[in-house]
Amino acid sequence: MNVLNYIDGEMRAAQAGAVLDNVNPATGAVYGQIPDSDAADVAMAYEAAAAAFPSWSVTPAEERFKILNAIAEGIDGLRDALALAESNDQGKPLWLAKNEMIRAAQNFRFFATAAMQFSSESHAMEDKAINYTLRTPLGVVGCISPWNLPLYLFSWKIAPALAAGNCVVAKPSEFTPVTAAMLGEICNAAGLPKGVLNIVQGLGGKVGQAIVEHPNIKAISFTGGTVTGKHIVGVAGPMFKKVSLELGGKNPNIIFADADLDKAVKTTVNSSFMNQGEICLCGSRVFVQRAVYDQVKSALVEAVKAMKVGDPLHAETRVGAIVSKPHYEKVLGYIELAKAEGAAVLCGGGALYPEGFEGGYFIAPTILEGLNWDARCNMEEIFGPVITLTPFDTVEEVLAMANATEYGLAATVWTQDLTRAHKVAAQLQMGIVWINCWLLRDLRTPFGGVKGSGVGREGGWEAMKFFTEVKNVCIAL
Ligand code: TXE
Repeated sequence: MNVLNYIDGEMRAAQAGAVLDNVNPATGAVYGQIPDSDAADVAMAYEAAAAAFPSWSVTPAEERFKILNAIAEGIDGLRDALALAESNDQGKPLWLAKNEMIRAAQNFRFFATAAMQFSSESHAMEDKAINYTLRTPLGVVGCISPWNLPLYLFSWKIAPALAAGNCVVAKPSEFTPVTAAMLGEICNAAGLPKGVLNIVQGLGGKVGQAIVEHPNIKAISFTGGTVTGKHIVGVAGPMFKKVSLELGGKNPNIIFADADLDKAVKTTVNSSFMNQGEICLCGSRVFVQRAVYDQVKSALVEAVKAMKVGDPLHAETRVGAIVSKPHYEKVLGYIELAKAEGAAVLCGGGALYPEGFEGGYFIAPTILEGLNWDARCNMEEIFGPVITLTPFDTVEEVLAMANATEYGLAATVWTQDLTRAHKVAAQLQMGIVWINCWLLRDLRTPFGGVKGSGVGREGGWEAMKFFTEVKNVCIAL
């Protein structure tokens, strides 16, 4: 399936005419082309967005609500087609893609209502003065998203930016371009005025770089790798752009001996291997209290060995293909490194070649044990179907290991002891802590990480605040 850029409400090829191949990771075959856009296409997208801004920024909230809601309905209406496109593009199981399309629609619906609810604050100074806060859209903003949850994360950025009255130049990952292009058509059908959203396809180093460098794009909302995030800050910082970064994670999943172990194991299988482990929130370091270590280990290994790996379109598939050849090689490289670091492979441990999909990028879900807590495979983000198992004795010991990486995105804690749950949650250096659950999301809550996992928070008012400029007006009484 070939895709085009969506600029000023129209589908366009890159101005220079260049294209990139798009590969289906389940087969390894090229199945379409995307524009290999460059700075000239970003400039064109910016001009369209800047022209649309004066009108969109003063469009009544109720009208923005209606349009964003119509986009949500458009996504719902095309759910099956979008999910199939996402599965072919990304390698994820089709059933999972269908769930993610529900969330993509929810993102638009949620921020449609935010447009109606967002309001200013006021601070009275007794009888001296009253302050009120004006919040205005920033102008044209840039949204750059990754390949793991393509439309889900793209919409998570675009919806609040539009709800707050901004116009957007957006770039999906070059590895997963198709549903973003389909979103352009959905926006036209929903009556989004032309130029309000522009989607430029192509490489990060060309299109992403041009968005970040553009002197008049006021803010960058980015989700992706920590190395890229660092680079973006280096470019955008001296330009005093607002930047929101959601980066990688090396998330601890801590199972205490008093936990509901059946539930903990069942959820751990998901939190470790959902979407082939390619979710920034996946728990990749599983710490198990020694008294139940052997029991949890054998239950986990048994459950993971039973997972069906292969054809993403098959209803029973639990683990699909890795998104791209370079990423597949990176993950396999880490498995080899773990072996060299002394890990014992409890299951998986290498590539798989499912029948009919021999050219695809499949990796067997892998559980490793016996690594030092500070081995590279326990410290660096692998972002694939690979977890490490480590025993612990005390709360202090597991907290020290959990907090030892450069990342600080999310943690999961399993215990029935309420006091311990609260204390551990408070001491984990993470932006998000789940107790006795994983990936339970209320879209109003702040979402993001600390340390190398990013800067800023998304979700609810956090996103609306990020995408607005604030001015305090003080009136003497
Ligand atoms: O991501 P990139 P990559 C982690 C994961 C993965 C690693 C690298 O560990 O192995 O990052 O993945 C665009 N200016 N995560 O290299 O490149 C790019 O085109 C502006 C975690 O594939 O960061 C894409 O649209 N943009 C993560 C987006 O950045 C640039 C999800 C993200 O891709 C750019 C993905 C530049 N100079 C990977 N260079 C998460 N937090 O969920 C690239 N891009």
